[in-house]
Amino acid sequence: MNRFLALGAVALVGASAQATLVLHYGFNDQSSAAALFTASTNTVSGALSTSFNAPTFPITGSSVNGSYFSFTGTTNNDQGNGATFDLAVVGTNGNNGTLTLNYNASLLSNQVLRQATRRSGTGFNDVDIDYSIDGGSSWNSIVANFNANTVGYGDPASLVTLALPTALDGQANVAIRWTFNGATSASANFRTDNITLDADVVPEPATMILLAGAAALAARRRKA
Ligand SMILES: [Ca+2]
Ligand SMILES: [Ca+2]
Repeated sequence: MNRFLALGAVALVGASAQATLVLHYGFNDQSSAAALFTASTNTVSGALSTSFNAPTFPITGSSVNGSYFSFTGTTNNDQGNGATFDLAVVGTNGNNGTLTLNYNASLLSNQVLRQATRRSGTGFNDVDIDYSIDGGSSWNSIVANFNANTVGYGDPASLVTLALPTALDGQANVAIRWTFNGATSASANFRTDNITLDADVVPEPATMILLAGAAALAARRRKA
């Protein structure tokens, strides 16, 4: 009897979480660095407390060696926001530069990261993607030595899908870091657009109470 009750409780918890688009970065507003790195979609707004930081390169906002820039973006994974611009890191001075996304995953599980990617012929052909669960003190590898296609966003290989390690589930101080290497010219670039995070979102306590209330109401209606 107790076992059946326990199984019922587990099934209820499973049903309360559902995969959803949590974050989308379309890099469409290049009016300022802050605008460029603001999420286009944030469905768990306050609780996620995200920060997508500008690359750790010398920043001038123009297409110069060792900076970032926006080229024409892509509709690949655009979540209905259109292609407009993207985010590109440029030039040999950017080698060993990094880009970091910090967020609070305390309500998240089954996290999936996607991004459209491409590079120029002399661009960064060695991109390491790492994660941290202590805000960036220590790092673990997700993907080593990623080499984007040189065809463009139209290449089917452009969209990268990464099931993030379960070690990130429920963690409050998650960071995802991209490290760029392999650029061999001043105009070399690696471009990305439409970085998304999908996850199961555990309802917050207030939502759980509402759900429980709705379930009780439904049960009462069924009895009547
Ligand atoms: Ca875009
Ligand atoms: Ca590497």
